[in-house]
Amino acid sequence: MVSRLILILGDQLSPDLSALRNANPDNDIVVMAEVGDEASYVPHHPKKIAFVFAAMRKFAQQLRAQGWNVLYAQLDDTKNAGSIVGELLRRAQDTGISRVRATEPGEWRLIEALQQAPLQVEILEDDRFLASHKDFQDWAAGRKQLRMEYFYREMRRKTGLLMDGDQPEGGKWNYDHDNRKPAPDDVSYPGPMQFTPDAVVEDVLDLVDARFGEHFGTLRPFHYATDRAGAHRALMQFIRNALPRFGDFQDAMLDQNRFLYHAVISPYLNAGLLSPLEICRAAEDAYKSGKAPLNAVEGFIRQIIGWREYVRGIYFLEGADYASRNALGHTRSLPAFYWGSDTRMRCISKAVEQTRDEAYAHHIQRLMVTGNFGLLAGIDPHQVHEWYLSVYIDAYEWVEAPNTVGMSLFADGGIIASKPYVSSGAYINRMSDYCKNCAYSVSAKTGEDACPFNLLYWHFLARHRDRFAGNPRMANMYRTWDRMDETRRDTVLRDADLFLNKMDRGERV
Ligand code: FAD
Ligand code: DLZ
Ligand code: SF4
Repeated sequence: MVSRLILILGDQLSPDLSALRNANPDNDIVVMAEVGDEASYVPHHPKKIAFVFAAMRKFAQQLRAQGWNVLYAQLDDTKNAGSIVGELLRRAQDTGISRVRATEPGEWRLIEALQQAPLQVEILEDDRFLASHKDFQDWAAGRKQLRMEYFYREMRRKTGLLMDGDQPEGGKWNYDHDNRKPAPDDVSYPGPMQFTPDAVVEDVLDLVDARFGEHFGTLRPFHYATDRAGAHRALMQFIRNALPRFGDFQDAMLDQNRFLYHAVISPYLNAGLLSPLEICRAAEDAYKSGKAPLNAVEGFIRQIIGWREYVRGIYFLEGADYASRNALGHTRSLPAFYWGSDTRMRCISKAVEQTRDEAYAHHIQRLMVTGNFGLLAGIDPHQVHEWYLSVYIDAYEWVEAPNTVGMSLFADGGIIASKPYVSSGAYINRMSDYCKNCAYSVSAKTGEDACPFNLLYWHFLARHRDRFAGNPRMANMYRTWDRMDETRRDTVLRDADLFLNKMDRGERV
């Protein structure tokens, strides 16, 4: 039988990975490599690098225990070639095996690198998702609009999750109407399960500290799980203690609480330590046994079999240029406060602070605080995209780019979002308690103290009037703007420009 090198990447840590399933431990050799290129093609958060390396090391140990021959390169191995393809070439030379089998990487950059490698590389589909590329293409074919909601219903039918025969459980597909309550006064859930670093993790932390200590982000304390068993415990703690309130407060934000009732399972899910179906089945069981209400469980399952699968479908359907799109022609440089410089905007400073400390922010912080600001201020989407890809522990391009470039920045021209997710300070004030502690006034609409989101909201709408005024879902916004007294409109735009100029000069805003 011909031997092969079986490549396993840092986000492919699943025992039933297609490349492994189709391999033979008796004569195939697994190749895994911690490489400088993957850790620094964007300056990944040190916690993210540590998580990936530690989880890779533990997965390699498990494979060895199952009888696999694993050639594993640590970052500080003297012969480490520094890139995935470089490592494959080195291993091919050492073993005399030039046939490689890989599961498709989650980023066009790496797919192309593998395709161009001077080796015989066979790329298998990544079937850890519910929808294959073909399933998504078939669903998308002939549709004018690719709306998540309809795709999601297909996934419900396909999986049988929350289905009563061919009808949705409870009679409705979507219970968002019951969700999205404003921030609660207090939160009974203490947050995700924390794990004390073991010897493997400690070694990795030292390595990452020495090599990537200058990247944005705090490395220690490090509390993420780094193997499947830990990830599963973290999942079950969420299901038991937070899922029942997940729906109610899904969109809320609190100055003094970083996680509210969120699962914080995306790092584990995206690295392959958990599977989407097992997570959803566990949530469904909680509903069936009366431990969590339908609105929470449906909302949670929708994020995973709906949004997560849908954004992946869009990323691969749209092609390799997706992350470079800039439909609104935005060119402003990313302000330094995204990298932790001081800002008077409390919502931004708290979202960035927790991003720095945890490599995590929840969806509404990403969408309606840092994302919303990027869109309103006209920041170059590619710079924003690289920021999100760098700073979040769960960020891989297949999931990050459609969320950032598409959902958040409208830079794909409206494939994912039917209208831009823009809001003034009023939304943030309704959903959080940030504004109470902010140097700006959320109720002020003009002047130096006016909340910048208030100024930039109108600035954005005025700048892009030609594109959006005809969108029926935005007609109300333009009607409100047009009803405003002309002098007031001029003042708003002037104050917004003053703010943007100050920000562009690098002054504290
Ligand atoms: P929960 O709120 O508890 O949700 C449960 C799960 O649903 C998540 O773990 C995740 O797997 C899935 N999910 C929820 N929303 C989405 C979504 N929009 N797209 C895909 N999956 C979703 N998610 C990533 O996994 N990686 C990213 O790089 C990423 N970048 C984002 C960038 C922007 C600008 C925005 C607006 C969102 C981004 N998201 C990303 C989606 C979402 O913010 C995260 O999945 C979520 O915050 C992860 O935290 P959680 O596990 O506590 O999620
Ligand atoms: C994110 C990441 C990092 C930081 N380091 C590695 C690495 O050293 N070796 C590896 O195989 N994978 C790593 N990864 C994950 C890859 O970047 C990921 O597989 C691609 O971006 C495709 O999703
Ligand atoms: Fe953010 Fe504006 Fe509220 Fe300040 S007032 S926290 S800038 S929304």
